[in-house]
Amino acid sequence: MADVKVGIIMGSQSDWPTMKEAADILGALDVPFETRIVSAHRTPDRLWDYGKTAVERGLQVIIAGAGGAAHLPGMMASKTRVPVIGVPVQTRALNGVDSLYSIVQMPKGFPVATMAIGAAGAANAGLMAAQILALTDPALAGRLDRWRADLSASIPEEPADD
Ligand code: RP5
Repeated sequence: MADVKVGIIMGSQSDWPTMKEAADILGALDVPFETRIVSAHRTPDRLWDYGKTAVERGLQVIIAGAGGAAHLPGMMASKTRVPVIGVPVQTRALNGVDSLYSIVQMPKGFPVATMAIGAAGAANAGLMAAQILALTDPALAGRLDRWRADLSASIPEEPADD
């Protein structure tokens, strides 16, 4: 089995329908990844261990999704220099604006690359991770170029009635 390059972590099982978008993209591009539930609040020791071992385990990108008081991406960024891409999960109470604000406003020195709220953000996180890895992986770069060309080709030039 290929070495895992991307860690997809999320604060709760309830984040999985959103974070699966990132997993689906990485799967389509044949990028080895793992998925874990790692909560900043409910399992802080798990968060710490994951961040502490990320470099030695060979992770090259971490995609971290959380909702509400979404501290997971920022705390992970504080624990490892592996780049963290943050996904604000859409919440019921505040529609994900709470998640976005919790993730995006990092203090100088510990960045999180923050995506859009919800499913589109998770899919883009998968693509961003693949693009980072493609800088040093020509085969993946080729697969990404084809993926992007296929998407462009699927967009009609004119709108149609339903
Ligand atoms: C956050 O709280 C999780 O990332 C999730 O988005 C949110 C709600 O979690 P559950 O109560 O559904 O487990 O930590």
